[in-house]
Parts: sequence; C-alpha cells; structure tokens
Amino acid sequence: MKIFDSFYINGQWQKAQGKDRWAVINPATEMVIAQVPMGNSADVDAAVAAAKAAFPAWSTTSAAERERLINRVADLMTEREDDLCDAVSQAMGCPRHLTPGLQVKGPTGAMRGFAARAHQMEEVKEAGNSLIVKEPVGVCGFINPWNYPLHQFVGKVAPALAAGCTLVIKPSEQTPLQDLIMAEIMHEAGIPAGVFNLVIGSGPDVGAAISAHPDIDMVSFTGSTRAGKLIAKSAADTVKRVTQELGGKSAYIITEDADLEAAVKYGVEDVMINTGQTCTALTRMLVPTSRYKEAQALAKTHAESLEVGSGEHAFVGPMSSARQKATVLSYIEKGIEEGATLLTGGTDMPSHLSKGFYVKPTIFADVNNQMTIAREEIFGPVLVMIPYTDIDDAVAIANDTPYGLSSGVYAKDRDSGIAIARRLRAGQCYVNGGGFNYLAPFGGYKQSGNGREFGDEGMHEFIEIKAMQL
Ligand code: TXE
Repeated sequence: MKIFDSFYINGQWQKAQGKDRWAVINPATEMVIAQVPMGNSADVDAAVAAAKAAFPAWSTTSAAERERLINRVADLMTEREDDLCDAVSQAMGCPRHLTPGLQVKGPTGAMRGFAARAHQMEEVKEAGNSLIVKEPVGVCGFINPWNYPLHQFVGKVAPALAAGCTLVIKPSEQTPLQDLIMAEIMHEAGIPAGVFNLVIGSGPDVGAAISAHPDIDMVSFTGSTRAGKLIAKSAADTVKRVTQELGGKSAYIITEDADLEAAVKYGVEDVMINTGQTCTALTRMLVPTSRYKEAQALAKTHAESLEVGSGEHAFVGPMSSARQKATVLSYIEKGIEEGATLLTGGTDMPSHLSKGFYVKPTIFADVNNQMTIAREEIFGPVLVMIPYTDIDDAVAIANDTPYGLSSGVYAKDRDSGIAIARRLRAGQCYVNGGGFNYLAPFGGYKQSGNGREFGDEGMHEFIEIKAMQL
C-alpha cells in the first residue's frame, strides 16, 4: 500500500496541514491500495498564495515557451502511460485493458493539442479605434470527480497552462493517484514553481475553500449538479468566473428506418462503457412503437453478451465505490417499484463474482419519461427504453429533462440524423454512432452546466479580453 503525506505546492512536496487521511480503495478487489492526506483551508491558502505569486511571470512567459513545456508534459505522460493507467484503473475500477483507450491516450493527445493553442494568446484584433488583446484569466481553482479523472484533469489544466494561468487543483478524494503522478510530471517537465499546485481533500473542506477563495479568479468544476449549485453560490461572493460540467440524462432517438441492430448495439454499449459512469451516457433510448419489441430483444441479448468483471475480456467493470453501487441499486429498486419491466440485470451480484462493487448491466422497458429512472441521473449500467409515436413526440420526450449535456440520434442517413440533432436542446449530439472528439467543445445546456471544455472554445474559458481604445 502506498502512503502519501504531502501535496505539491510551490514546486515542492509540502506536508499536508490537514490531519485527516483517506483510504483509496480498489473497487474490483475492495482492498485499500493507498492512503492520502485530506487537506484543509490552510493547505488551500498556501497553494493559492503560490499560484498568485507565480502568475505575473508565467502569464508573460512567451507562448512558444509555454508550448514547449506543455509538450514536454505530454511526452512524459506518454512515457509514464502504464503508471497513469494503473493509477486510474486501480482507484476507479475501469478494466485495465480498456484504460489506455478510454481514460489515458485521449487526454495525452489533448494535452498536446492545447500546447499548440498557446500561440492563440498572441492574436491581436483591431476594431475601429480599438486594439483587442487576450490575457489569461488569472489564478484558477479546479475541482474534479472520479469517473474520467485524467480526462477531467487535462480538460482544465492544459488550456489553463496554455493561456498563461496558474492553478490549484483538487481531484476527487476517491481517485487522487493519477493527479499525484501528474504533479511529478509537471515537476520533471520544468513547469515553474507555483504554476501548478495540487491539494487533495473533501468537497466541503478543500472544494468549498477553493470556490470561495478571494484570490482565485475562476473556478472550473465537473461533478454533480448538487455540488455545482453549491460551488456557484459560494463563488458568487467574489464574482469569479465559473464553468461547470454537471450531470446528464441524455436521450438517444432511434428512427423507424434506422439499422436497428447497429443502433441498439451502439446505444447499449454507450451506456455500459465505464460501467455507466459517463456524464454523456445515452441513458434514455427512444424507440418507435412499431419497433419497440424488436429493440427490446436486441438490447437484452447484447447487454447479456457484455462480460462483467476486471479481466482482459471485461467490458463492464465494478462501480467506482460502494456508495455509488448502493445509489445505483436503489434506482433499480425504484424502477421496479414504479412499474417498469426489468428486461435484464437487477440488484443481484453477477453470479461468477464474489467481491467487488459490481452491478449487472440492467435494462428497463415500459418506461415513461415521468418515472424516476427516466428523470434522474443514475450513473450506473442502467438503460431505460421509452417508446414514441412519431419524431415530434420523440423530440418532445428527449427535451423534457432539466439536463442538456448530450444526446444521440441513429437514423437511416447522416442528413436526416443531423436534422433531428438540430432540434435537441443539448451541447452534444452523437449522430449514427459518432465518437468523442477532443477537437470539439464539450459542455451542457440547462442544468448540465456552463461553459465548454476541449476544442478552441475550451481555451476561450481561460481568457480575458482587453480592449484598448486608441
Ligand atoms: O459527486 P460530487 P459524487 C454525478 C452522478 C453521481 C453523483 C454523485 O450522478 O451519482 O454526481 O457523485 C467535490 N464544494 N456525477 O457524490 O459530490 C468532490 O469532493 C466543492 C456526475 O461523487 O459532485 C469531488 O471532487 N466541491 C459527474 C467532486 O466535487 C465539492 C461526475 C465531485 O463530487 C462539494 C461525478 C462542495 N460542496 C458525479 N461537494 C459528471 N458530470 O461527469 C463535493 N465536491
């Protein structure tokens, strides 16, 4: 078991001032694999002071030099890919053979992509008698969850560094290990002292101290809508910029003329990958009444073919924590109680497994959009299938949600898919099986958040605009 006692602050490892400790548990084995310190507001103050002191020099470092250093970080991420994969897989449960593709290689590429965007800070625009320039927003505070921890790290840290911001990051206490490796990488790459600071701790202690801190200019958060509302409120007193990527309950419309087998397979896998712990998961599958029975049979067969476990053929790993498993099981019970038909799955442990926080891939049919399992984010391997009469009905059901992070359409052809996608109130739409793209902006409408991560838009969040009238 690895025991850590320090945070990375001002270019060095400093003993945590908070006295509490957190046991990091491998959700596949239920064994404690590491112990990390839990910081307090004094740790946050030290990290913010370092970030504030480092800002003047870092924000005026040339874009070429920032680009070089961020590329060096990406090189070291590649060198230490196995360590990063082990850290993510062991603390959050993603089967190890899926971890490089699902959790690590994409963020490494995105780190490089943001290095190349550093030069955007040098762009100057003229408008009438004004010169318009870009400047970094300042000291940033980042609060991350546990489901795609490296992805969420890079989506915040890489554009901040490219823009010339300095930062303090708090990973989820459940998955701090890859951030500890990233601090080593930042150090080895030569990122100057104070530019990158890491403090681990709980939401109510370290997270709240970051969101309210008077010397932090911007807070960027990924996590639950519940915590997002608290963070936005505590950030309000200092009028910081707040960007948030929150929950989702995304709809996936399969059209009457679509290739049903391909469409259902894509939809089932989209929900089950990462054990349903994906904020964009297309958890409400909308199927025309005429093809509803056929789709149910296909979905059941496909879900039952997905291996649950942590071995080299596993598609569905454990839930990331005992708490998350309990939440998911309570939603499955609720679905049964509210009268939905359990097509497959349920609350029993998969019979071939004896430990680990596993939940069977679960599918409900005969679901209407008012049921709890159709309204609330479950964040587990649970798909609900809802029938619709025509496309207007499907679009109305899809948009009848407080969330707006993602959506999906599977249609006969690309153009009819795009036409439906334009009617959906969500920040993303996956058309005919499209995959995640780091060049595209990622973020939500409605209660799924504010702002965007990744792509050029993900860089804009870290930029202040100055207009000089001449
Ligand atoms: O999230 P929390 P939890 C959703 C998903 C899941 C539910 C609960 O539905 O079932 O949230 O998960 C920090 N001030 N998502 O409880 O609490 C916390 O320490 C400041 C969706 O794990 O939001 C951690 O670092 N920070 C999601 C981070 O917020 C606070 C990813 C996430 O924890 C805080 C994860 C506070 N008051 C969960 N309270 C997505 N959008 O991908 C907590 N935190």
